[in-house]
Amino acid sequence: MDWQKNCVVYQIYPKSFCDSNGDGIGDIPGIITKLDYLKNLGVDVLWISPIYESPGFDNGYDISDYKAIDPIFGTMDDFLRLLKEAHERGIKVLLDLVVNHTSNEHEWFKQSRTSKDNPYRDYYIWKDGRGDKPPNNWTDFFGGGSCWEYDAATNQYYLHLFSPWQPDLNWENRKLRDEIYDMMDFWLSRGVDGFRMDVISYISKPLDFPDVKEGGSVSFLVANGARVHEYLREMRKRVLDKYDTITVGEAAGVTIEEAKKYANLDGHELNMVFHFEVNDLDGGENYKWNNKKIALPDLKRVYSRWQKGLWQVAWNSLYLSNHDQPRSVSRFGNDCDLYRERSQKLLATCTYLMQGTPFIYQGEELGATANRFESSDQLRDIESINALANLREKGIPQSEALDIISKRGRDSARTPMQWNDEKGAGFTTGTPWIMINENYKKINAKEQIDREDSVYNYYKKLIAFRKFNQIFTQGEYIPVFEARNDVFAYLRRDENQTVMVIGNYTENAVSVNLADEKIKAECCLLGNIEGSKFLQNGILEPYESNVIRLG
Ligand code: ISL
Ligand code: CA
Repeated sequence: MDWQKNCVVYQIYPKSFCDSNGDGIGDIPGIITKLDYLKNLGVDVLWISPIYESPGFDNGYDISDYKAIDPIFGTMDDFLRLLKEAHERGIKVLLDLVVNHTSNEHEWFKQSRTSKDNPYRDYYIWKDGRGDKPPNNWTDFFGGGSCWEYDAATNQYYLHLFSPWQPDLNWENRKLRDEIYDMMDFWLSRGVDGFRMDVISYISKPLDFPDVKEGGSVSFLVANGARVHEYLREMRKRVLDKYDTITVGEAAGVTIEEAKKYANLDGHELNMVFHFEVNDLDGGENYKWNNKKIALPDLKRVYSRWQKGLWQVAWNSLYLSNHDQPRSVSRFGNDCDLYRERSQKLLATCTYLMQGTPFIYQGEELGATANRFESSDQLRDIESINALANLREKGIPQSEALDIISKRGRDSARTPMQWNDEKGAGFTTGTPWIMINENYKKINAKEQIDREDSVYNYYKKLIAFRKFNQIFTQGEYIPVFEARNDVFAYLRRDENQTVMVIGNYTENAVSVNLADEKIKAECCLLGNIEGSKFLQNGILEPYESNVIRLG
């Protein structure tokens, strides 16, 4: 079995993980001090969000030098030490590859904007306007207005799908592609084990740059462009195939049919992708800025479609959240005192025991919750700041707007790791770059590690359980109780055995008759409630989950 399929990945958002020098910003030496914590949890791979040199308009997703470490995070020596210390513990390290765009402070862009015949001009996407209007009607993904920024020096516009500080690269240019493969080689030859590829589904643009239709989305126009698979195959041949890597593509706008190409088991492109169909479930009229709750039947439908759709053709990734998405317990579970821990355990169980490679986002293993932002000066993320202005413009009162942003914005998942109950939460001795969730006295790693029935210790058990039961990597996925809107349940089956994973996603006790699905239970292998009576009385307590061996 390939290790890429059997491993568990842990995502570190470095700015918020651990600060070693008291400047309020998490850093690489800080990560090194936590490697034993991660080893103890049982994870095999770290994905570290960008640590390259960057002016930081989008927290490192705007890179000005791909081959340098940003001084806020440390030095190249610090990074090489992290790599060495991680490898010594049997932990692999994956970097974030952000190659849809660079920072506007990247040397290539500085050159590119100087003149139309500069050799770097064609590294980016420049167009004439339509009269005094931008080349088309696309608006950026951060709610900041047009995707085109006018540049007076050459009287043209450049494309930026994200902020104006993130000009899009032109992948049609072969020299640009060569530079990117060379840069990947730079990191892989230093021992990096692979990449998470930022918005990789967007790199091949439609060359006629058509207007987006009323009600349509730019995302679907730019996703899965004509040459994206050609580029990824080229990347695989030119660089990835020289190493034993793990690759995951962030793939907004990718359908199951497309995922079968990106993440095909034939290994010509990537190991897997992050699809967005779960994230889109609570989207709506106002994009994601609403109070919608995800309905369980919708969630089940998406999960089952992807499980069955990729079966024996391609490979799934399994994630609940990341640095762009709301905290999972607040979004899919119940973050009240009574059910927070139990529902986080349920979510991990039901998500990570499907087929695919599990990804844990920092803090999930503690049951970290959404943060409440009370004033605009507490916001840090460019998208949240734009959203506040846009919501206010629509007439939504400040406190309501802040409430929506707290629930759905990206800052909420970016508050610092809560390591202990001391001032600064063990994250920093200084002033943190973003506020610390005030619940750190109650929710923190120290308390979690010391208590046997904590979320952390459950995650640890679950990771080990998954790893030593190959059925979860290889077994078939068969949904059961499909019509129920309170329970998510499925079987995993291989030639030797069948197990059932079942979870009650509601705050009420529910009764489940296994005979309805002709299921004969043998014993409970793992549960989130000590002394569960489920196998005796058929009652699932609120947010209860169980893994059961069938006879
Ligand atoms: O979170 C989003 C905004 O609502 C998504 O649309 C997000 O922008 C999209 O998932 C792409 O995310 C990635 O690229 C962005 C960066 O800001 C995100 O942090 C990164 O994960 C641009 O590099
Ligand atoms: Ca620091």
